[in-house]
Amino acid sequence: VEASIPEPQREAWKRNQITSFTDKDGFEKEVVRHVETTLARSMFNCDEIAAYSATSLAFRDRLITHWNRTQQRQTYRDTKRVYYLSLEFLMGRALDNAMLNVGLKNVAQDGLAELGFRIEDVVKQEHDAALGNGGLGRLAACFLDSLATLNFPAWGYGLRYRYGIFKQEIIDGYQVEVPDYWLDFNPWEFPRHDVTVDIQFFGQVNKKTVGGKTISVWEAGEIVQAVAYDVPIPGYDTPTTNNLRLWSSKASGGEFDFQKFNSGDYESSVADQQRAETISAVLYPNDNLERGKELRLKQQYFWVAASLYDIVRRFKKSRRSWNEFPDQVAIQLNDTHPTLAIVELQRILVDVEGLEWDNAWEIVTSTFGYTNHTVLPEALEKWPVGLVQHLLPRHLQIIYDINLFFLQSVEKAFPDDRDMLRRVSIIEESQPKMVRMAFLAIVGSHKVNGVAELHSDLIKTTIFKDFVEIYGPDKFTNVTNGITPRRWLHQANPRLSELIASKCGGNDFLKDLTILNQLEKHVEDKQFRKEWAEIKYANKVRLAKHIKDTTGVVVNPASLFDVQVKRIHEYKRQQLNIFGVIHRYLSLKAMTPDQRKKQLPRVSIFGGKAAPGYWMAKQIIHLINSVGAVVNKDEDIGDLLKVIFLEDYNVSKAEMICPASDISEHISTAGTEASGTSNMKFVLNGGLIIGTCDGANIEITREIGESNIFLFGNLSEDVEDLRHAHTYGSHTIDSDLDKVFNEIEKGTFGTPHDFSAMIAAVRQHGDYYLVSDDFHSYIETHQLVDEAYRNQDEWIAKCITSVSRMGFFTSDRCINEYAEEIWNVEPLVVDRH
Ligand code: Z2T
Repeated sequence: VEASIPEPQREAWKRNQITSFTDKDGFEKEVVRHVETTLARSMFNCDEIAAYSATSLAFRDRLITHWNRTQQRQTYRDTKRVYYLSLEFLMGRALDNAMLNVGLKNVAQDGLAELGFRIEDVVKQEHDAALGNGGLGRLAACFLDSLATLNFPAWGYGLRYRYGIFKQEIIDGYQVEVPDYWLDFNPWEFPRHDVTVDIQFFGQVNKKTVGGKTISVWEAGEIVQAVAYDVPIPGYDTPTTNNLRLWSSKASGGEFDFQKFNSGDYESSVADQQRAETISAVLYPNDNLERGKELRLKQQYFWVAASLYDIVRRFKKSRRSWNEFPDQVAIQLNDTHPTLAIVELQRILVDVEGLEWDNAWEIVTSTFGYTNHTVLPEALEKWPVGLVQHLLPRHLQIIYDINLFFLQSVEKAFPDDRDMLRRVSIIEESQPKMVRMAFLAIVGSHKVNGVAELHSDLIKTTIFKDFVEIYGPDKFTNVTNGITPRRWLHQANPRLSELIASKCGGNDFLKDLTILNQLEKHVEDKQFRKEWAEIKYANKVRLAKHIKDTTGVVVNPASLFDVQVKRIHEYKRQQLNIFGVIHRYLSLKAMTPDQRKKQLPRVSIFGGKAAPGYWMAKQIIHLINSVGAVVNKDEDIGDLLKVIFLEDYNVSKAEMICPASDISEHISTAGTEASGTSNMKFVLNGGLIIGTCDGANIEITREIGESNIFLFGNLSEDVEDLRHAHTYGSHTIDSDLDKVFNEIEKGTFGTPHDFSAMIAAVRQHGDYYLVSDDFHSYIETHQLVDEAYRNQDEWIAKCITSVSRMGFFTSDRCINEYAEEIWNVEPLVVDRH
């Protein structure tokens, strides 16, 4: 049915065009209107939550106008679009970001003040949209911000989880998980009950002959409906407002299965509905780990099939030939989670649209790009063949065919290398047989990228080595990660952003981060350094208040704030950090009061969630809290050392923590952290970092200079030999670390047995993460940090210099690289009015 208004009646629509507010009075009018109509409240019962809701609705209305215009423009011009498929989007809060991106935060601040509210308190009412675990999900969110800011026609596709990443509570020093039910009131999403896709699972494949041609028909066992929910993504200082489409699952055929309902089988009809809704119920809370659960595979196919149906439907509207598909559509796979999209597109083209296999495959491989985010073997996705066969029988056939043709081509190119065929096969001939998703993603894409230089080199020489031989090196590339300076500087650190703007000729640096280099000529400016230091101090005071409010511990903001916030993982080595803290504590205890007076006060701040099933990570959290409980009340120590574990680290907390750090820790075992992105956030906010030669730390060092970073530890090329020596040679533990272990075993930090597995991992089980190998270097480097911090003037100069050289690490640069090298898309500017 044509829903478009006929020409003669359009005049009436144009006459009634919506005009959005541009000033304080207009904003206030909208807030009052929303309080009194949309929310059905009044000034007599308007609390901060209502003020948040009404402010959001006012800004939402503004976004919608731009959003509609952006979508109309993109449809009309019909240029190539980018589709970013990610199972995670770690968005955080939307209101502050929307106000800043449309440039009306000041207006809202003044308006809210007149109406009786402080904007900081209003903004804080919003619940984080936490549909992600960590770096991978936050990267997707930064990319959406950059795509919109740079005016690229782009959509994100994801899942609308009813429960995002769990909320972390610390009870008696242990992590406790609480469900994150976040959809109570969410003004930022628009249900599209008219945009639905039926997704099928299970069933069987039958051959049919149609017009002399044999085709495969997948007859369904079960159908679940996907419903679209759209979230507007505003660019900064541009009307471009892109779309993030999240799919929610629902039983197909309305509220109930009426057959069952009427026949009195009420319970099973409700059970069917619940089973369908389970698909989008919960985000899997693992970072860098795949556990091979059937429901996870169902989530992946559900989301991928709905998204592809949507993309294909949009493409078909322009009635182009299928060969033009890759000229109109670029699909980026955020890790292997959406790899089934490759198989699904091949299925649509061959089974549904009737294209020849080779023709279809050419289209498919020209369309997809694949980003790898890890080399950790436990995180590489593999699915049992039997499970895929059961859930997606036709897809398994197609995977086998893709593999067959691929292996035939490999055999041709490497005729005498049987072992090569075994190594690169998409099907691992194990017991049970497994589908190797990364290999499928490589074979089905035209480009594969890693996320930092070292990481991109590592994948080429280790896990994907054979594929470089097969396809040549050009298929593999690097796009070093970046972050959006809008959220991570302008929003998180408004005072620093303003100070920078005053030295860089206004806010243009937020759109071209290389302009930060103009700061460097002011490094010697005493007044500038003073203001810089004052802002850092104020940010530390704010964090100190949060620490007091949430933990009861009083910390001195004049201390050196040493921060490690990220998911808890053995490879990220929070255990190295806490062992280092214990070493510092023991050193302080051994000093005379006079010696102690000369020491630099420190606060060691930790934060991060452990995957609920990751026992060792939970032990690490417990040790940190146990050390804090002893150290923080030790009167010999006082302000010289405090140990804090911040509960429930998330995006909005990161926005408060990053600006308050003096030194942050990025200390993964060399070669294990693909990139890291919080390293960039901390440096951009005027903090220095201590880190290993890993991930993006290496490029940060190259940009800001070796004298502005504290590097330590073994290099990635030495890791293999060290591990081998631990297992097959004699393994001696660093003597200082040994003293730390002995102290833990004496019971100084509570029942020693609680921590015996952490110690055994180093002493007895081969110290896979090289904690002992790097311990001495780590401790020494922290000494250098102390010495450097004593010279505040020099320290501030290092911070300013570092910030001035951080231009490279904007996600805008990443998006431009992807656009140029992988997607072949161009921006499309939307008129302002
Ligand atoms: C994740 O956050 C990352 C990699 C993953 O590999 C999975 C998850 Cl959930 C499957 C992280 C990397 O650990 C980090 O180094 C990187 O900066 C980030 O992705 C974005 O690329």
